[in-house]
Amino acid sequence: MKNDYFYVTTPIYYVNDKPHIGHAYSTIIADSIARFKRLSGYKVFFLTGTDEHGLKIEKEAVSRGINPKELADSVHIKFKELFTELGISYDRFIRTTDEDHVKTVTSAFEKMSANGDIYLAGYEGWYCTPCETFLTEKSLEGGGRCPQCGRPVSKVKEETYYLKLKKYEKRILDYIENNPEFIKPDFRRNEVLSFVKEGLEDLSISRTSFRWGIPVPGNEKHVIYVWFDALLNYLTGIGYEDFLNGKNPDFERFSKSANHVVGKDILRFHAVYWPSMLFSLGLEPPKIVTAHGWWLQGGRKMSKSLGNVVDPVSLIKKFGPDPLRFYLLSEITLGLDGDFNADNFITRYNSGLANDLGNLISRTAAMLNKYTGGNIPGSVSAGEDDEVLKTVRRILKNIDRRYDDYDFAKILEDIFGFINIANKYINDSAPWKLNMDDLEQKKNLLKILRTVTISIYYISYLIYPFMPETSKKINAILNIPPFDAPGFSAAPEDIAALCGKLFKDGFRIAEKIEIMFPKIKPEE
Ligand code: ME8
Repeated sequence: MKNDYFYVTTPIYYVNDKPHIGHAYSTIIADSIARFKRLSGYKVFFLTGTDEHGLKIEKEAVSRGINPKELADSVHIKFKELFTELGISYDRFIRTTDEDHVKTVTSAFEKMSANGDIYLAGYEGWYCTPCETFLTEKSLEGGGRCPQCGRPVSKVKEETYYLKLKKYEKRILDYIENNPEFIKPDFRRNEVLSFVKEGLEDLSISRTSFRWGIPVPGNEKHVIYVWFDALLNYLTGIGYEDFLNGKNPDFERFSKSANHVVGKDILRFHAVYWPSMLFSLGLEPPKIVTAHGWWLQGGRKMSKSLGNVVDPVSLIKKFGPDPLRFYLLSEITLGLDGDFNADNFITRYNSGLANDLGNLISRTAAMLNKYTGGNIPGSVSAGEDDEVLKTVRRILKNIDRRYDDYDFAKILEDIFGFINIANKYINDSAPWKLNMDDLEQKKNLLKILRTVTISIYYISYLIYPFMPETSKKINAILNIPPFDAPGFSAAPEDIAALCGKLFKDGFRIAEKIEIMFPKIKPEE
């Protein structure tokens, strides 16, 4: 068991509407890395949840004739249901209306105030409610629109509390410059660097013109700005209040290891404002912020207001969670945008999952049943084909680094490349032509069977973080516990030894074999 800590988070999602593919995407990214790290033996904490305060939620509730808490109560369930359907292995689903979170935000505000980092003054400027962002006059696009979402902005003139961001400008800059791994991908890091170099303005962190938020301690005319509230969820989630009371020895180890997965639209909040808040609280900035791209439909960002969203629930109901997880992670390189396209989804499913992976498993199980009555030949009697297995050993060797780079598309490309090698190996060696009564040919046949069986074991290990349900089915065929069985962990460097110990002479596969990934006909 590694003694390393790994903390991974998704953005917390606004509860103004039900989730779409974009929300599923961020959550699947975080889930895959959480599963990989857990499997490798890290102490993992995986946090997701919902962002429930602010003007945008209050307005949506008013338009539905309900109060904001009722809206949050009903919509947060939709996120939870989706995450259950997707097999998301979160450790906590946080809601910003949770009691411990309200306490965290209140004490953080008090602490920053006591440090002299918060002051009261007037604000006059612009506000984009859909993005919950303060904007300066000069940043507006033609016709007074938000530079981020293109929607009309509103004029705001009110008293507000400010957080002294300027004070932390130099520390933020140094942190970004000294930690090339902090912001991923690299081109986003450069964008953030130039933003900070232009000079930071102090950040407005309270509002007085509506009520749906956490009150400012000592001045209840103000509610705390929704982003100040939301970012602090990352501290609540790992027990900030207990930490303050000296009852949480793990807190700092988790907080230092934080990996925040976010969409590119909210990178600045996580890479600039959030570290400043942490500095003010006397804590360290997160380890990594990874900004992924957007899923588009017809070339435009998928979003409710444009009416171009794809519903993940209907896809999962039809095909199960894994094809969607596979498609979203393999289709685009992390950081870039991608168009969600149903034809493409079907093509990838039929070729990668039905033809390549599904077929490799069913033909291997069928051969084992036919030639050895379901026995997996042992390494001593059968031997193994190193020429085939060396590819997968290389993948295992590089996998830690690839995960550190969040290079999921490449990992999946490598795994599916290996699946093709295993299929080709069967085709080329044509075990069905070998004669079991001839000693040499029998030995060769057993070697082929063992090689493909343990190839499948490695494949199941490698795809587990991306397609946990499929991996579980493969392990059931191999007659072994799933990789998320309680207490089990195996780092990539240990898996070969484990495989050798597991599949000895006399080990049998399961009798019942389930067909995976029936082909989709295009008219479906
Ligand atoms: O911004 N493609 O919440 P939000 C890919 N509450 N990802 C998308 C997407 C798309 N078309 N649309 C949304 C908020 N996302 C704040 C966050 S965190 C302290 C507070 C994903 O409901 C993406 O990760 O608008 C984006 O950052 C997140 O959903 C925003 O969700």
